[in-house]
Amino acid sequence: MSPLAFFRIKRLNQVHRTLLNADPVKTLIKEVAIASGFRQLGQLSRDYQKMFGELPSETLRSHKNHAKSFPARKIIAPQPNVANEMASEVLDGLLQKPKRIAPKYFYDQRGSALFDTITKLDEYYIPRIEQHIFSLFKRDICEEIGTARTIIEPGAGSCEKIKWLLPDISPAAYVPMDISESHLRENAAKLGLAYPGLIVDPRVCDHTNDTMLDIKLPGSSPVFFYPGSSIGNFEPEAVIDFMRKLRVMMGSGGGLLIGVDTKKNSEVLHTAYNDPKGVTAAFNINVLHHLNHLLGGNLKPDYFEHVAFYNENCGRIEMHLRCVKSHIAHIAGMDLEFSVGELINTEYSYKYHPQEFSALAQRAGLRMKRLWQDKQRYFSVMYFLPALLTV
Ligand code: AVJ
Repeated sequence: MSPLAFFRIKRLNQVHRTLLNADPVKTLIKEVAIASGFRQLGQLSRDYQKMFGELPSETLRSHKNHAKSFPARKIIAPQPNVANEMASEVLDGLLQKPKRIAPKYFYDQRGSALFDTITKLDEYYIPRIEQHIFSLFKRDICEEIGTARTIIEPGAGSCEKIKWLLPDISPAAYVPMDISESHLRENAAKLGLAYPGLIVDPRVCDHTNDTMLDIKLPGSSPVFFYPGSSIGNFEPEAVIDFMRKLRVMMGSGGGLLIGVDTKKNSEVLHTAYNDPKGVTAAFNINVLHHLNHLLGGNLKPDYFEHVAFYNENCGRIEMHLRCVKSHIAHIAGMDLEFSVGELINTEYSYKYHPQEFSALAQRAGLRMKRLWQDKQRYFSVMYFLPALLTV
C-alpha cells in the first residue's frame, strides 16, 4: 500500500472515531476531508462506507444533505497508477501549510536543460569541485571500489559521472536508475556505445520512494554511486531512511560512493543559488509549467518570484517561490488560493560537515571508510561500507 493510501485510511479512521464519539464535530470531519482534497464530508462518508461498511445511522441522516450534492469518486484507485499517484502527491504538498512541491518535479525536459546550464555556471561550484576531487583521487577511489562490481546509480539522469571511473573499475554491470524513462534509455544506450563491453542495465524507478526496494539487481553486493550532493534534497531523517534501504540492498559486501556538499561561507552558498544570470530562478519557476503540463492546471508562473537563501540554523539552502499577486489557480482538479507574500517551498539542499554526515550514515548501518576533499573543503566524496559490528 502506498504511504498516501495508508494515511488516507488513517484519516478515515480518525473520522470513524469522531463519528462514533459525538455529533458536533462537523468541522473536524470537514478539516480532515479538506486535508485529503475533498470539498465536503459527503464524499468522504460514502468512501468510508465502501471501505468499512455502514456508518452510524444517526450520523448518516444528519449529513444526508451534504452527501447528496457530491458525485461519487473513488479514494483509492483499484490499480495503482503513476499519474494518479503523482497528482495525489502534488496535491498533498500543495494542501500543506506552507505549501510545498517536491524537488523531483523540477526535472521535465526544460528543467533538466536549465539544470545542465546551472552546472556550468561559475557560481555553482558543486560539479566543478566534485569533478576536481574525482580527478585528483581517481586511482584511490577506483582501488576502494575494486573491479567487476555491480554499480548502481540512483537518479543517474545523463549517465555522465560514471565515466569518471571508467574504464578503470570495469564493472560487472552498470545499473542507472531514473524516473524519466526516455531520458534514461537514451543515455544508457549512448554510454553502452561509448564503452563497448560495458553491460548497461537501466531501471526505471523513483529512488525517493519504496519502489527502489522492488528492483531486482543483476548481481549481489552492489556498490551504490550517488554523486552531486543529490542526498542534500532529503531531510536528515529521510537520509537515514534512504541509506538504510541502500544498506539492505548492498548486503554485507557492498558499498556506497557518495558526493556531499559541505557547510561553508554563507555568501558562497547564497551566490550559488542566486546566480546573476537568473538561471536558477528560471529553473525554480519552471516547476509550475511542469506541473501544469503534467497534471492539467493553470498555476501562474508570472505571479511568482525566485527566493533562495542559506538557513544557517538548519544547515540548508532553501528555495521557495514567493507569490507577488493574490490569485486562485487550479491544478489536478482543485482550486487553490495563493496570497501575496506566500512562499511555496520547492527545495531544501542540506549541507554537511563530513563527520555530521558519517554520523547519519552510522544510524543507517554504514561506516565511513574513506573521505576525499578539495583543499578548500567545499565538497566531500565519501566511501561507506556496511557496518557489521555496531557498538
Ligand atoms: C541536484 C540537489 C544537488 O541542491 O544543489 C541546484 C539542485 N537547485 N540549484 C542542489 C539545485 C538549485 C542541486 N541538487
